[in-house]
Amino acid sequence: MPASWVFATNNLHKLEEVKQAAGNQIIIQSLAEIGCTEDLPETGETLQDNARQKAEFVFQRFGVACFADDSGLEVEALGGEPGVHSAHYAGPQRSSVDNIHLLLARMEGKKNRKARFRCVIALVEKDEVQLFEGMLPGEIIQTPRGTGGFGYDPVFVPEGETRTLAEMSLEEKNRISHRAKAMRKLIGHLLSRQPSKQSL
Ligand code: ITT
Repeated sequence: MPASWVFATNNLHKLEEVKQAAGNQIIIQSLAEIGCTEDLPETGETLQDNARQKAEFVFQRFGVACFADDSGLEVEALGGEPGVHSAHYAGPQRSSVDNIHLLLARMEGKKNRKARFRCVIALVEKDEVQLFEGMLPGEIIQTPRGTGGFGYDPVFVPEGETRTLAEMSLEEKNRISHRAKAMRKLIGHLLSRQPSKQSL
């Protein structure tokens, strides 16, 4: 029976991606499953600080081993914006439509469309914190395309691809995404500590 960890997120898209990325290697519990209905604090100025803050909040309240993801889109021509502010770029309503609208307005006339998604996962167990990072380079297109995924997916085409992340299936996105890369590192770390069944 694989061991279980709580994934501290209120973003159901992230939860779905992370569960698919984990497959049956580890069991992932949602905040709903442990009865956590509160907003998670994220007042830091970096992805690392926020990921850590969210995971520590749940660990301290519920005493369960858990991990959290803080992620964002970093656009070269905008000096790394929206970055840690990606979720509420266009305001506290945290609307993806508004965020994309503002991003495209700020990108108007910019020749350099290079961007990257970055994800930091913080694992908190027994007062210890460990960080795992993943990145996905690509570029921002002029007009949104696709209905899958979430956030900025409709305007982001990964390097070497022609489709946006929103035009890919969950499995396709998970083969290349920043979050899936960070998840692979996390799972590798968790599994490396468990005694292999074959050696028992
Ligand atoms: P939790 O804090 O509850 O996990 P959240 O959506 O607020 O959920 P973040 O604070 O980490 O998560 O903000 C991440 C934002 O960055 C997210 O809302 C999107 O706008 C953007 N983002 C991150 N990963 C993305 C992805 O895979 N595709 C598209 N946009 C993404």
